[in-house]
Amino acid sequence: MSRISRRALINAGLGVVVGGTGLSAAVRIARRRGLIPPGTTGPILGVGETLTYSSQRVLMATGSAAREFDRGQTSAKPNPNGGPPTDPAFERLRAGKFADWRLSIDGLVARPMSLSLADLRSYPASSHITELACEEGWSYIAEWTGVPLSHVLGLAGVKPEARYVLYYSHQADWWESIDLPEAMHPQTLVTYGMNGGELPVPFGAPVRLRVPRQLGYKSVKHITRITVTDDANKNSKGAASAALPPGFSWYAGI
Ligand SMILES: Nc1nc2c(c(=O)[nH]1)N[C@H]1C(S)=C(S)[C@@H](COP(=O)(O)O)O[C@H]1N2
Ligand SMILES: [Mo]
Repeated sequence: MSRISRRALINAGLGVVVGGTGLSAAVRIARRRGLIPPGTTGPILGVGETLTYSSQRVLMATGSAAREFDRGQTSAKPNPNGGPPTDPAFERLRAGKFADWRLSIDGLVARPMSLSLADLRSYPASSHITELACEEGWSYIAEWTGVPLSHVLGLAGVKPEARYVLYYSHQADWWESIDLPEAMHPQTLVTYGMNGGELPVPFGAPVRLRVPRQLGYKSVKHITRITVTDDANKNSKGAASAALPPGFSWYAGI
């Protein structure tokens, strides 16, 4: 994020609340300061999402984290949502215990990389017990283990002009993006373990991005590619998020 003072952030964020006549001016200020989320489409919906996004970004400056739970609070029967890939290529990878699976890191990085599961497991691991909340209203609590995305990005070397991180699933209709502060947050994990074991296929094996500060759809399963970019809308999919066409918001902070 560029160097903006906390006060400037508060002014831009809260200017939107002051509303009424100052609304369009506030949106203009927010846009100039990079506080308009990339998924914003229409002027009306855009204001609401901008308000949520910019005020959350102000709060984040104080180091907010997703709530963590005790191991005893994990859900006995978590619900996998959306079936796993069933194509022959995925079946082959699965049969080989994902030894041939790779996660590529590309875009605005100094060192593009192609990482195996063994590579990811060799990096410093991190775990958290957090709630995965679907926009449909259900949720479950589980322990997630992986390597912080910040570590992987650090290895690849993020270029100064980078602002967003896009990530794509083996399932072509699933991709998402988050901004750099979310990507660098210590709870954002490139996850390969769940509840003390390997990440089960229905929950995203071999690797899922776990973004516990946002709704479930940002935690994309079976990820194969991470792209660092300065414009989350400019990619082969033509949108910052797969969730946008049905009308979900790009920023899904909870
Ligand atoms: N590849 C992929 N990722 C996905 C989905 C999916 O169907 N495919 N569903 C999303 C939605 S809407 C939610 S709420 C969570 C569900 O996570 P779960 O399957 O662990 O319950 O995964 C998200 N990531
Ligand atoms: Mo969801």
